[in-house]
Amino acid sequence: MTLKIYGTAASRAARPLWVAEELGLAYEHIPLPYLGGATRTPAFLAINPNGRIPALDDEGVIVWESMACALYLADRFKPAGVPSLAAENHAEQAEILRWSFWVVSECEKDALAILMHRELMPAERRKPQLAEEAERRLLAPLRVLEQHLQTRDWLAGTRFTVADICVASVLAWAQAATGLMAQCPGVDAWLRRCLDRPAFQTVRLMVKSA
Ligand SMILES: N[C@@H](CCC(=O)N[C@@H](CS)C(=O)NCC(=O)O)C(=O)O
Repeated sequence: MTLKIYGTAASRAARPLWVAEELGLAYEHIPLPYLGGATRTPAFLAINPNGRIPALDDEGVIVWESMACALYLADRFKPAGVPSLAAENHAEQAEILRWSFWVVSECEKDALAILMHRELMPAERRKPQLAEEAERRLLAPLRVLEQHLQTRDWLAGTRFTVADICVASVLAWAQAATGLMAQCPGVDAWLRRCLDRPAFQTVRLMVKSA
């Protein structure tokens, strides 16, 4: 198997794993944890000198940065009989790129704060105030997405693409902010459509067994 994806599913590696599962790719999963030093070994630093997961190795082509990994896989692999996740024209490409960069720069930090302080951290270490501040900030970009989804089911073109994976995999972190989601019902419904997909459910099972 020549495609290797590094990183536990319980991390940003879920993004390229989701793409690989949607496309039915044959790949080797190396589920490195992000704690405990596994990403700081000389062998892994030779793959990603940043010492972070995810990373992938496609026959010697190395990609790191989770969104780059997801976008790369979608563009690189278009198996026959499987709906493509990649752009079919330059207008779709513009939408895929803008939403993927948008979610990292406008949403990811606050979505992570919500995840940490509403769900992941032990209750005694959570700071609800940090989650509330993040929710207040996130409302503005989510309203932009809400507006976009008024007239369409998916982010780019008229079908599910890698843009939906990139954005949904970040906004899934904010699902626990039920008040925020209630203010953006179109985003909430779209996010559920994305996360209900069998490929994402497969990744979720990988997270549970991680
Ligand atoms: N911007 C990077 C962030 C990667 C990142 O922070 N990954 C975390 C796991 S989700 C990690 O490897 N943390 C270990 C560390 O920072 O030492 C990406 O999207 O790939």
